[in-house]
Amino acid sequence: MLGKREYTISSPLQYVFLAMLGFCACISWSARALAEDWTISVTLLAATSLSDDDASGQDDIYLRAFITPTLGSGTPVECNFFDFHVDNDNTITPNWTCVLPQVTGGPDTTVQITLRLMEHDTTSADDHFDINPDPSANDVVISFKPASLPPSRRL
Ligand SMILES: [Ca+2]
Ligand SMILES: [Ca+2]
Ligand SMILES: [Ca+2]
Repeated sequence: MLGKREYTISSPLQYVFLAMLGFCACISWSARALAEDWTISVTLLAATSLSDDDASGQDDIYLRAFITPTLGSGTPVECNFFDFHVDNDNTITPNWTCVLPQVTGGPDTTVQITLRLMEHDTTSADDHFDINPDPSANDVVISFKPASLPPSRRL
């Protein structure tokens, strides 16, 4: 069974951003006492540009996502969905999913999930959208403990 949490992140600056985070805990146990293996996934369901600041048509949106174990062992992943982006569309519903196949640790196992929306340009560097209401940050950064999901929402 897949445990899910949904987040709606509204920014008055440039984007309304909707993401669904799906988490599941694997049933396998490592050799270490009380250590558990987790699979972490994050899916972008939809994003809408409110700024439409592309000089040529509508925006060309894509996601970069990073999932990094900050407590527990596992190899960080970076997912770049540039190759799948659609040009000239201010509203996308891509269902892009980034997966960290395994993080292993105890009940305090923690991962940092970073969501970054980009806008592709052909004559200059890609733009980095601001989807965080904090003036000092552009990306959405979530610290998540998979063990915080109630047992009924895990495998
Ligand atoms: Ca465009
Ligand atoms: Ca563009
Ligand atoms: Ca900001």
